[in-house]
Amino acid sequence: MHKGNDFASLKLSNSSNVGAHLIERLKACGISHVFGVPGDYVLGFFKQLSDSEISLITTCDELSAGYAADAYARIRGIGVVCVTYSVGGLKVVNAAAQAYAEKSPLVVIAGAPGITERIGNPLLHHKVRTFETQKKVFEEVTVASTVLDNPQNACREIERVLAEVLRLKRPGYIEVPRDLVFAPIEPSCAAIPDAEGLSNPDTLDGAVEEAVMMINEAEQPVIIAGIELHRFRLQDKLDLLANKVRLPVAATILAKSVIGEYHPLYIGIYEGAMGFPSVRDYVESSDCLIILGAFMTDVNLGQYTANIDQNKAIYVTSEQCFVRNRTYPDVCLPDFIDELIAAPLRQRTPRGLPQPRLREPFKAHKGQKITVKRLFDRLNWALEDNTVVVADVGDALFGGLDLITHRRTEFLSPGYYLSLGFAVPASIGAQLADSNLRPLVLVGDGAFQMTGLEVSTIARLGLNPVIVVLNNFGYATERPLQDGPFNDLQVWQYSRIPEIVGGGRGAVVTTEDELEQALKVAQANVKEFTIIDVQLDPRDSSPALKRLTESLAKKIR
Ligand SMILES: Cc1ncc(C[n+]2csc(CCOP(=O)(O)OP(=O)(O)O)c2C)c(N)n1
Ligand SMILES: [Mg+2]
Repeated sequence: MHKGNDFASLKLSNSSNVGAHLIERLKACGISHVFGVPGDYVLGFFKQLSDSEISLITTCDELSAGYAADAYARIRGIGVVCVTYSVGGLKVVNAAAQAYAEKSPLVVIAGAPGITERIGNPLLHHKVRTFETQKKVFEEVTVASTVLDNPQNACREIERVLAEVLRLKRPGYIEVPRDLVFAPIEPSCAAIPDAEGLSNPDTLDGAVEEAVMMINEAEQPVIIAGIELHRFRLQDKLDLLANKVRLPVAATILAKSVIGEYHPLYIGIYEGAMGFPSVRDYVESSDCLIILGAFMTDVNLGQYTANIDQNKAIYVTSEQCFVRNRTYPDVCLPDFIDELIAAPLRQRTPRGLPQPRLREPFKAHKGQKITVKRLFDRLNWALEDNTVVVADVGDALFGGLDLITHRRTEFLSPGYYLSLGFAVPASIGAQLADSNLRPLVLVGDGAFQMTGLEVSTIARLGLNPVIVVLNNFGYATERPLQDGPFNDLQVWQYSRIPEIVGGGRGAVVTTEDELEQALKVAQANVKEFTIIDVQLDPRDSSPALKRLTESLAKKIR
């Protein structure tokens, strides 16, 4: 049976004080980088961190540090952002909210006024309403939170928060009052028992029995693979199940690349009308949908253009298990998949699978104005085995969905929460989490204007992402919904940003041959980042967005 808590096996140490112990525990969880911005309430802990084996990565802004730590968590399995009280902490709330919504194990550590400083409720700088305000705000977007206000139980509290973050793959909050950072701690830590997260054997058996019957009776079963398969490290099991039974697999938007996109049983992204009609038809005509670890969000369902019959579905996540609309409580996703792999499922010979998508050949036409479609056709050829695509919200994400990544988990995006400005800072976290990866950042001009100045951090750290700014002169995704001057942006010279930040290279692209040239130079330029300003027609959009618009228009007619 699946052991739900991978934290319990970590070794406990005899550290000397609260801050040092926290650092030890983060290291034991696999953390080697922490992202943040300093401030007086957190300076003591920052000093401890910078004297430790953990690298402290300071960014231009706290929200970016949060996004970087979120991306780090998606790749490493846990990430940490560390900031000062309120002015820093409250900026991180949006990143924590995203991590909560998309299940990313992000730990927020915030410095805070000392416990002795709080006596008499003085008006200390950065205080909002009460000394508890910040913690209360974070309670809404975390699965566990604590203030380390008592050295006697600090150890236990740290264990509790980290264990919950790792178990539920959602954020946690640890507040460190500055006068207790160096307080000696009681070495009385006890590892969290590993009991939680195990399935009830009776309901598990019932659910699996019913599911096996459904799959064996079905003509055209298909798996829809969701993001939890990545978060809970179940991708190998998905491969095993699919290969053993020869079950075709589609992925959701948020889970793009959860299965290798060249896998022979992979049929593409199921995204309602936004996806390819052949994938949509295959999934929607299936008589048995095996939906594993997927969130049924509006985005994943192609803005509710998807047509899924719950009566034909087996739907299992870390939180719930339905088979043909019947609920089976206390069934864990890993256990369910293990049991399916072991079950007597009959082998299939899937027929009529959507044709595997191939990269469209690209030959640059000299002087031909670049379009969004041709940009992505060319970007498909820029993907290498070590590329991680980091896509921001907007047409960067929609267009990016049609790229064919080489291996697993090479596509990061806030595909459900959709917070603009994720990609540039996230690329920092992604590359530090795995130094073998080279990010290809896809970012709209609007998103870039929010957090793009983190290229300064990228330059300082000597990282080498290729940043493609889809410059369509405004908030293009919003224009068809409601246009107005509020969707226009100040036009920046993105390619000249390297001059300001003192590193990196820039290029401007308006034609296909300029794109060809710029990408070649960027890929060869492995020593520093490259930013490519791709100037697009403001009315042009990606094929995925066009598919969605066309289908919605047909519905209205
Ligand atoms: C933080 C945040 N603010 C606002 C929005 C609403 N929003 C969604 S798409 C979009 C426009 C994005 O513009 P850009 O990055 O240029 O991409 P484009 O739509 O032009 O492809 C906006 C403002 C959001 N998703 N996130
Ligand atoms: Mg734009």
